[in-house]
Amino acid sequence: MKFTNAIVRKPSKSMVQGLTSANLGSPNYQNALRQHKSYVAALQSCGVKVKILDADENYPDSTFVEDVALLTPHCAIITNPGAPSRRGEIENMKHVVKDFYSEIEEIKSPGFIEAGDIMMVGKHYYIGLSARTNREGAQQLIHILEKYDLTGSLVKLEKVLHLKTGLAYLENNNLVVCGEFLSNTGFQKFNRIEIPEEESYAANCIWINDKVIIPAGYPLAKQKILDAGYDIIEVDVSEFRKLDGGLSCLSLRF
Ligand code: CIR
Repeated sequence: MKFTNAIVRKPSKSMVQGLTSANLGSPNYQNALRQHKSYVAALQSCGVKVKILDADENYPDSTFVEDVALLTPHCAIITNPGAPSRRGEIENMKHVVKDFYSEIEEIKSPGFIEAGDIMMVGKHYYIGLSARTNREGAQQLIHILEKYDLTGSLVKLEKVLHLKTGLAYLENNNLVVCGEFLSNTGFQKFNRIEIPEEESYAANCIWINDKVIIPAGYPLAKQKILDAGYDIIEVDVSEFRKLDGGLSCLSLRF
């Protein structure tokens, strides 16, 4: 498979009011802007065309665009974030995806989904049931996916914010696994790249066209992904980590 496009949104000054449980202090907006630029450059170096959306001051977490849409090869699905402060982010995204998709679907209340809880493995989509994604939302999503000859299944989360906080699919049956997913029987069939707990933040990495972008500063995780045969690009996203955000959360790739 190949990705040709990505969508990102510049961080807003209001990001300092973003949701977090990280206890790492408030993000520095200027640093975040710099880190975001490097992130965009990394995406571009993987061969995707990046659409950069303007910052939206009304939504402190709006730089985490991944959560508000699922972009499949056949349709765009606008989610319905479980976090009330993020729900309004979908309105603008509905307009943005019109430039790329003619088939646009929507998750509706009382169904909630944040797409950080969705991991694509070929034509199958794993859907995490979390504090942000509920069963009703997941069932709506599976129903939509099936219309397009795609499938979905549920994964119950215990501790992590989103499914992809602890899992990343790197194609070719290779799966980065960390924390609560190490013992999950649903993921035993993959070639597993196990990330030690002290570097769990690096489990949220992204495969783009045979390269893997990982957060800077996680040498054990880096070595394991190198050993699996990937070219690696490291990007410092420490300001976004302060808001529980990882590399995948910062873009939609399709
Ligand atoms: C939030 O709590 O919604 C944001 N501060 C972080 C979202 C991270 N997104 C993701 O893991 N997909």
